[in-house]
Amino acid sequence: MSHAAPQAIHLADYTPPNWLVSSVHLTFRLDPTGTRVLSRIEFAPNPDASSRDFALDGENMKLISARIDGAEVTPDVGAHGLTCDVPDGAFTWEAEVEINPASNTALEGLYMSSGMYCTQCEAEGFRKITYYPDRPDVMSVFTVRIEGDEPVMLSNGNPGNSGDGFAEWHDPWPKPAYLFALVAGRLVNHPGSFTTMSGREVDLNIWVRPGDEGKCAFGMQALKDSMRWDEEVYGREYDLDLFNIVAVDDFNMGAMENKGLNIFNSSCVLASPETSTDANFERIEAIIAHEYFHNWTGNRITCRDWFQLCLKEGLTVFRDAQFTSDMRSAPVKRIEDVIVLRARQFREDNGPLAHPVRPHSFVEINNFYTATVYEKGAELIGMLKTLVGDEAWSKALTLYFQRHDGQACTIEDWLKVFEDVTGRDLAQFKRWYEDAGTPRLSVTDEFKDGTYTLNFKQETPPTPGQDSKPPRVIPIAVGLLGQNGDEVVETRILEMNKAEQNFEFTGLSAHPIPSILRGFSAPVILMRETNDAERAFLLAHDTDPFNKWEAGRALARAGLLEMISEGANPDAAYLEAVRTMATDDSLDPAFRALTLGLPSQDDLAQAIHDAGSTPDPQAIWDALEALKDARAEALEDTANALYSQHQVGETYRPDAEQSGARALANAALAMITRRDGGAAAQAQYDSADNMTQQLAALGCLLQAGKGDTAVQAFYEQWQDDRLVIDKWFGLQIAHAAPDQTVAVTERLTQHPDFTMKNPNRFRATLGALAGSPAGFHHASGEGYRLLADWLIKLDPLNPQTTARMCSAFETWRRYDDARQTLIKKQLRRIADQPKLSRDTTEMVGRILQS
Ligand code: B3K
Ligand code: ZN
Repeated sequence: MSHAAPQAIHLADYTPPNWLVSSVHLTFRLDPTGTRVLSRIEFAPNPDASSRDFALDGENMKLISARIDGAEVTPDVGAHGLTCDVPDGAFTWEAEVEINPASNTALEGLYMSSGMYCTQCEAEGFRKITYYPDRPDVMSVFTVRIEGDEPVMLSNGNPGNSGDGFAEWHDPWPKPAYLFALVAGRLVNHPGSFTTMSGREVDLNIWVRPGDEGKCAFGMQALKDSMRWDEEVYGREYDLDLFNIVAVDDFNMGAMENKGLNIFNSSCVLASPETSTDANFERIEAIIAHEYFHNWTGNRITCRDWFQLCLKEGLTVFRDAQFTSDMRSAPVKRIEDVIVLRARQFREDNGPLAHPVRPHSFVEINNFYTATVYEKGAELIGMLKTLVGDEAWSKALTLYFQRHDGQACTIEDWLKVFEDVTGRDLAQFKRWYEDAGTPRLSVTDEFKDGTYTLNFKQETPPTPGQDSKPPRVIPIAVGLLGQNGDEVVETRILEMNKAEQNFEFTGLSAHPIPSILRGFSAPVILMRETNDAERAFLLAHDTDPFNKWEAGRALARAGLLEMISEGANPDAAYLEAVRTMATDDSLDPAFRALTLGLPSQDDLAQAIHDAGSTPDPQAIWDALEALKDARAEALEDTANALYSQHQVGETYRPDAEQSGARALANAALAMITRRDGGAAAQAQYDSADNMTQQLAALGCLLQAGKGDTAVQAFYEQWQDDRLVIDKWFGLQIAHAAPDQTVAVTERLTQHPDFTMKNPNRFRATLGALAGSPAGFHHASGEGYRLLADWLIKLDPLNPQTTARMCSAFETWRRYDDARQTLIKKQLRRIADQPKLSRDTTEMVGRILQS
């Protein structure tokens, strides 16, 4: 590497802040290239701290002047902050700095997006706005004055005075700096209002660029539903007079929960039937809920330090999943979540980037907003709820809100609440937070004299820096079915807490068929030697919808693995089983559509690697294609029937019912297209009046090699809509044949609408390349080369998005020597760039050092 490795920060080194802040006054004099920020901060010594040394974080700004208690001072200023001699007791700090929002392409701190000012401060962006103790355990009351000629100027909290050229804001709730936000620009609002459970009237607004007003109604309803749900389910009431959401086009992630002023990537809030798919609607509803729920789990109770990120993220993901389950279908949501967990978190946990849900160290915290912290973090919450039961869960949450309101907390605080409520020792459970890696749970069974015994063994493979892991407590939900398909033992939670453990079921008249890990009760890999007959039986009879789906998925996977390794023909048992599920009218169409999904290329590659072989990405692609062809042939009549039976005649609604029908019809259309060469897809494309139908048809046409005309027509129709054009970029790459993926991507990066300054467009294009395994891992190594070329170009502009996308390379150890050499070459090329960001340096270093 061309420069010294950046310093890691360790959880074990935490010390409390030397100085606390009681209030902050900020004045912004807006100017695109020279915004002045004036701060007045009241500091008081922290009685819990052992030192009174005074240091403030600060980056990328010019200090104009500083004062302590009114007297000019000359602090010692470095690249990351300043130090200064200060009085022994409380004092007032005043500073004026200049920052340049227009040149801020990293999209962290104060920056410009489509001509408007906006901020992103989590995790450490506030230090690019002014000098401050930028750490979450310093909480304070903020008062903000914005001066400028923008028609709309917003900050956190409640509005104060405003007039010609200024607006004032006051947030009465103490908060860490990462929740600070400011937005100013030419914006229009979609208004709404909400009456809280205690009868307070809250004004709601979704602020957008003129022209987008028509895409706010769905988000507004989702916000109201979230507010009501959090009152009803958790007793949490909103606490300001106003709640603002702003849509911005250039944003590094989905959205941000700033107090009273949520800022959203426009793709996560703007919705209309013509421009958004059913999946977009569901995601938007979930993200609006997620950010709103942070008001309590994140904002009122925040994190002591960034190692505790899962405290707010795991819990809030868990809460938003509960909300979606209540609003839509719980089994469908659970299956969707497990698909994502396996695709993203299991992949992460089984590679060089594996880290505990609460990491022990980091170089750049932005690299730890991961599937492990979020999704596995939410699974831990789910397990905890299963282990203590619903009643104790409710009591513990009430106590958590009561005991810790207004505090910056740790995982220890969280677990203590449960220990106090239940009297249970959660030391072993805590290992889930501390140890990385996905446990392998193997199981054998025995039946003798009316007693059925399940024997479980758990083992967690080594992960970077953690060679051996003690056993964890695993809640295993099990039900037993009789040979006739009746349930003989209803779901029971087996609490495994040893490396190996037996559980007995007595009084049975015959050997039962076990349904293990119902509802996916723990984030583990279940290894059970079983056969097609048992899978088909569970698929037909299991009363647990998750395991019913899982049985079908296991059948498909087993068949595919045989096709790949032995050149076997598509599995007849799978084809029959999938027909039975797809045509079972007693099942929810959304569920049936999920049963028509297949394991992903990445999922199969991991399974082959786990079995000790080397995956061949092209062979995996070929097997999936062969299975889809065989299925389309075997289920030709079924597909035609499903397609016509599930056409939605009514006006478009993005609800669970209609979107389930469309999902099933579109799964059928994909099968039909393999038989009719695209005629039905073309007809659907021509008549579609919503994006779900239009995009599904376009995907089918591309798949059939008949997409040229529609691709052109789609572009002409939607060229003025950035979010729809993102889909257009991504879809062409996702549906290219593997030997064309790189060429199509390369061609699209030359398109006049391609820009790397917009993270959505960059991800739609290069992310689609990385998400197409057979094309990305093409033996030529051109996929790796192309992605590395663009990451090298993006890093100086936007380190956060660059670093995130390096995870495309995290699976390199799975592949053959030739591919490993090609990938390492590209990773080293990235690492050798002069001035590579800290973010990307850390990611590439971790990936290579596995
Ligand atoms: N808390 C933000 C994520 C911030 C990411 C910083 N790199 C969104 C969320 O989880 O709700
Ligand atoms: Zn969150």
